[in-house]
Amino acid sequence: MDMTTRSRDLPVPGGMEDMETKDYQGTGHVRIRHLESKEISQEDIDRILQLTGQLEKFEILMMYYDCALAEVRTKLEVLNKEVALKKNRNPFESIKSRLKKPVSIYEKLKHRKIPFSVENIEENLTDVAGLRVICSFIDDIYGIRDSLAAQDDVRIVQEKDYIANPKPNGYRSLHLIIEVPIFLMQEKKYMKVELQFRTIAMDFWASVEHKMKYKKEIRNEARIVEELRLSADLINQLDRRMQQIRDRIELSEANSREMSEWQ
Ligand code: 0O2
Repeated sequence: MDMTTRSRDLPVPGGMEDMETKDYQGTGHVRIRHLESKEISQEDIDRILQLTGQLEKFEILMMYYDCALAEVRTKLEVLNKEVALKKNRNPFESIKSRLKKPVSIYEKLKHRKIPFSVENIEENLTDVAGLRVICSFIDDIYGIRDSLAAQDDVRIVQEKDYIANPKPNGYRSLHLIIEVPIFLMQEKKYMKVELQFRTIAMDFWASVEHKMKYKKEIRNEARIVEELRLSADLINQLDRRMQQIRDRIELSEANSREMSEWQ
């Protein structure tokens, strides 16, 4: 079916008067020009996907990302169990995972001036599937990163170390984009997953800072920004001191084990 004709036949949903579809060279490939100025809703996205015949492809892509999330989560849980057994402590406290919402996907492509299409999502976005791994200690973050990188089916596509090089506002985390295979009925497909590793304290800071970003009017904003930056430095000092305390406890545990073996 000619999608251009179909789109003309269908009533345009509320707030979508700017939508424009084109059938390039009669290939049935339809592009949607991003809506200017208007906020897009989930219903609008569904409508665009339907009009351009991409709804099923989009759902399949999201299912692939969901499978990739499950795959990486399992890898992390295996590492957690192994370290827990060998070192008698868990390298991470919790994992949160999320699939980016269609509206956020649309907005991100729009921000980058890339037409909204299933192909462009897969080619251009690296954070549709995301996992946040919350660790107690900084060295556990690098330990898990190294163990993941050593796995022969994991490809590290990008690493941004905001712990070694914090953002000017004080944000600290280790970000990885990895590719992992998902095994489908007919093929093996590599999918990108974004991983954010941070300590409990860094996560606390990020959640407070995130809240501030979405507030429209804040009194004394400059002061709060500065307070946040100073707090981020304190949190970093605290994280490193906690790690030293843990090392001393572990050392003394090892010493007392050795002593008791000699008695
Ligand atoms: P959401 O809703 O959390 O997903 P890119 O994703 O590469 O296009 P960028 O900014 O270069 O964009 O990527 P980067 O630096 O790796 O950051 C991606 C994500 O890290 C953000 O996702 C946030 O989740 C988190 N993040 C980065 N900087 C900050 C910060 O200063 N404060 C807080 N609280 N979180 C941050 P999104 O897409 O912004 O949103």
